[in-house]
Amino acid sequence: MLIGKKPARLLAIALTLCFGGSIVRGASDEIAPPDFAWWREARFGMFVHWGLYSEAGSVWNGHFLPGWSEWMLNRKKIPPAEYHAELTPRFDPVDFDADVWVRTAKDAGMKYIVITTKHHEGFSLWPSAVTDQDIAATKFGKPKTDGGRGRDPIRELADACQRHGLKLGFYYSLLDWSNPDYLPRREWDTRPTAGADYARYAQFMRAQVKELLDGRYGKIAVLWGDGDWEHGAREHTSDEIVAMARALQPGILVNDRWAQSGDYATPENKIPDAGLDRPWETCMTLNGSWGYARDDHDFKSAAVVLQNLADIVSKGGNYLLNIGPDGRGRIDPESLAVLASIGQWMHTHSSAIYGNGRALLSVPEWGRWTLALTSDGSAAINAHLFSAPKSGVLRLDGVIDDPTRVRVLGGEFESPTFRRKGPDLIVDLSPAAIEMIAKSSPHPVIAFDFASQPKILAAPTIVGDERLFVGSMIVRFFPPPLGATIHVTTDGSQPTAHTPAITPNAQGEYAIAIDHTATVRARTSWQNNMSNGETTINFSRSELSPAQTCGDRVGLDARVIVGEFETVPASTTFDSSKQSNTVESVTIPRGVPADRFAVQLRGMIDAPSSGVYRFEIASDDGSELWIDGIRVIDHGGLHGATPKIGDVALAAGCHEIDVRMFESVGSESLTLRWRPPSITKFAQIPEQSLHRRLNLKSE
Ligand code: FHN
Repeated sequence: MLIGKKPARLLAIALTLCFGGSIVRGASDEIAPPDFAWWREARFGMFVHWGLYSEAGSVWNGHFLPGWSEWMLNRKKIPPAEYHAELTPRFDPVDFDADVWVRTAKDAGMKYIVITTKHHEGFSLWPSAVTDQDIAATKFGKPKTDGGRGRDPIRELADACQRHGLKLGFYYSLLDWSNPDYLPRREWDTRPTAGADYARYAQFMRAQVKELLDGRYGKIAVLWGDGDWEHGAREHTSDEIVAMARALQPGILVNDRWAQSGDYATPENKIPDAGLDRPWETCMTLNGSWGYARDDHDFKSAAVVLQNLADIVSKGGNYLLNIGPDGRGRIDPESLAVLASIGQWMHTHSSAIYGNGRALLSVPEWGRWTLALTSDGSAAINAHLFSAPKSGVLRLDGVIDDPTRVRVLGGEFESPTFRRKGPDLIVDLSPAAIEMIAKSSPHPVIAFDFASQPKILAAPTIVGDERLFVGSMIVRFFPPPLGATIHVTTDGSQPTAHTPAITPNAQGEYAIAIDHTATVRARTSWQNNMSNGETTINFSRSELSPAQTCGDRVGLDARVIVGEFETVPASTTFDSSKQSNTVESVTIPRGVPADRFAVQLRGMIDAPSSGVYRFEIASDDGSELWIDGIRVIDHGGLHGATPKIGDVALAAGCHEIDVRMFESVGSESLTLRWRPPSITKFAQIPEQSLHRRLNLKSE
């Protein structure tokens, strides 16, 4: 059932749904990869939470509700019909000026904007053909012929971003407290569930995402999903939505909140201690609420925001800082003041942020290091001084190139000089500089400019991440800085200057061959100075697991058990299964309950050649991959749809495969990919490579 549709809209829905909200691909099925280039350069964006909740400002029946204002419908247990009836007539943001918003972001040094097109409240901020709970229901968005203002804030924002050169992204909530087809209902929501159809809600989502990305709002750089936790990717039809997004908006970035790992991770209101090993973006509120909260005046200072920004960038991440405009479309004065201060600092310090990332230097007690690589080949190491170094000295360990210039970016104190001590650069800070650093807020930055990427005598880096091998293996190192040498041991002892240095082979590679399980330890030296950093990696030599005869029937046998699990059940636990069927690929079989179940898929996998196979399992919740009785991946525990890899040496032919996963509550998903020997990328496992076991017995 669709929400009170007008005839014209019924036709629109019919047209949309007959394509199932999916797209008719062009001749080429080649989908452009996610475009991270602008995103890594940008580092800093504006998150905007704006909807009916902004008009309420977290005030209901005259009482202010502290906390996340955009959650008021749920927290105050307001029947959706009452919520929309009260706020839709009031939402008339006559002071909304998209150019003001975009200029505010741009002046603060932000390079992109992500706006909530629909939050959990179920109000669509653009004129949508598939719902009446959209901007067209408000005076602001109603057509002028109907007495409205005929405005579309998403259109106005898209045009303003285009004018000012900012990228635009759309937040879209999968969770919807108002749509009658969305399940589960909130426990206080007494609306009937009879007739509610989540598959129809998924069609609704596909139709809406298609409206947002079909080009009417131009180039959209990010699809920011949220609220995916109550269903799995299968029920959300996440694969189809994401594929449609990539086809409609080539290069679009899709985050990790479509019940899949997506293109990048989105830690929320926290900064990962060491950064993440995939692209990531911390999103954060400026005060205590995402949406406008009338009485929340607990705003972060510009100094705190900029230390967060430097910390995030030093770990290779992006920062999406949120504002919550009010129901009139105004940005509150406190947010404006903080953003203006941020902009003043960015005006003189942005070279230490844009395009910056990790520097190969250990994290100092006084702040953060970032490394900027510019398009002309020059580089800079930036010292973000949150406090004055206790020793009064800055040490750039192992930086064996001299900087061409040392600058204090904001001119807070006189630019210091440097001296060299072996492979290290030393800067002795004057008392005046130390005093100024201690007083400066936001923090000062000392930039060390280099003609090219500085050679840093850090721990040697080993090329590739293979750790398991058959027969023998070549361990390759990235070439050391010019004039430096690499010292390697394979018996686990620490390399010293007396350890013979490895020399480049005929191909100019710094490499060693190993034919046994070994602990490889490596250090770099330069002019008899050893690097402080060291690399230690264990490599394991394995025999090929022998192959068995393949069955001639494709598919895997699936067993399902129901219950509450926190760890992956043993295979024998599945012997009690009352539900078994077959699946064509590694996936959650149909017919499982929404929550609290475990699945085991067993069969044979046909290895096309002999060698080391890398598998990647992504599951929500825990999972394990067993091959020939070897546990190749242990991805147990309660977690989101994150990937984990494991290697195994297989002889060409068939091998027993056993995939187990469990789902507690919320979203669930299970995917398995492989990377056969000498293949460089993960790929889906062809269905014809999965066979039923000839004489499957319970283990
Ligand atoms: O529930 C939402 C919340 O309202 C807000 O939109 C944040 C922003 O990342 N996301 C969800 C909470 O994780």
